Amino acid sequence: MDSRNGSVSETPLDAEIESFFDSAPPLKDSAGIIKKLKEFIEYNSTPPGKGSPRRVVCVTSGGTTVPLEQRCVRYIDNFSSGHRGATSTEYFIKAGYAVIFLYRRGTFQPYCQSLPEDPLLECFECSEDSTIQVRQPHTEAVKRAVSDHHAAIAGGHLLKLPFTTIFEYLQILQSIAMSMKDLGSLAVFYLAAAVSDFYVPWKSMAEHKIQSASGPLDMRLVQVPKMLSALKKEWAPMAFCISFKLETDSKILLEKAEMALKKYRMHMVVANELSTRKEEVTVVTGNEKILVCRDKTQADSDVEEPLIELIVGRHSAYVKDSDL
Ligand code: PAZ
Repeated sequence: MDSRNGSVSETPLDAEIESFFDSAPPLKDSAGIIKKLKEFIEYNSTPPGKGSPRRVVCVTSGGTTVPLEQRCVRYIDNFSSGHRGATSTEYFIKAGYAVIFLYRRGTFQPYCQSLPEDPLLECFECSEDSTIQVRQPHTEAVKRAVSDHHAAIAGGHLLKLPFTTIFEYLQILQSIAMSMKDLGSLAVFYLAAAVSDFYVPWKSMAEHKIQSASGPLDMRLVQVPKMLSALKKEWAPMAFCISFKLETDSKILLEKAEMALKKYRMHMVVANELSTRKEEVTVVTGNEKILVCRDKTQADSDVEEPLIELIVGRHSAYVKDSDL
């Protein structure tokens, strides 16, 4: 019995995964998160009017942290600005998907890409009669961000769930996956978040701030269990799954992506190199390696547009095949 989700797993999670969840600090407002997920999925499964069920994609975005102390002062971080996840979310919604956006607090948000770095202070000004106004160069960008974002939320197409630590990320991901299980092949996982490979188990973590007076720090990090296996095997076995592989050494990138595809039985692995990730990615499937590039003739084009187009096409074929 998985008490967090109130559901019974048919096959037990393997011991490592079970021990990760059992020893993780309890997720704040877990019941509230599960309620939001249930309502969002129900709404999109039976949209108002005569609409057919909407496909639902879980987009993960940003990097997870690994706390070094329970009352956390220091932590290890994983690089990801959240640009990939936020931009992809916009294209999925445009393509008619409902998106569960699982994002790292403080990273890029959908529809906010054209705003300056500090939107509140840079986009607004206080006039003499104390009313707040949008400053001229930003008017159009603010209008677009606010109206598109509100339309996505109000239309029930976007549910945003934040995380910071590896514990929160994996607990919420598990709840999302289990909530999406009944969607079968209409469910998609687009796992662009940069997830820590190592962590300090909660029970062996110092409670208070680690002191420097005792000399060099000796700390043992253990491997984060490979949750992709559980996602594919148990949490949402019919879902269409896309994971990402980031490397800085181009020589090993495709080989690592192929290994991940086979090991975790993903439908696609998107391989990208840190320095060129905004220009091109290679989509690795069982029998292809497809190079996807940004349209360089357009200054404001992005690689996510052709990438999501490719994924939507492949997912449609998968849904059709599953219906036969
Ligand atoms: O978030 P961002 O746009 O700065 O970068 C995206 C990315 C490189 C984190 C993503 O495309 C990715 O590869 N994520 C998986 C990273 C990993 O191998 O753990």
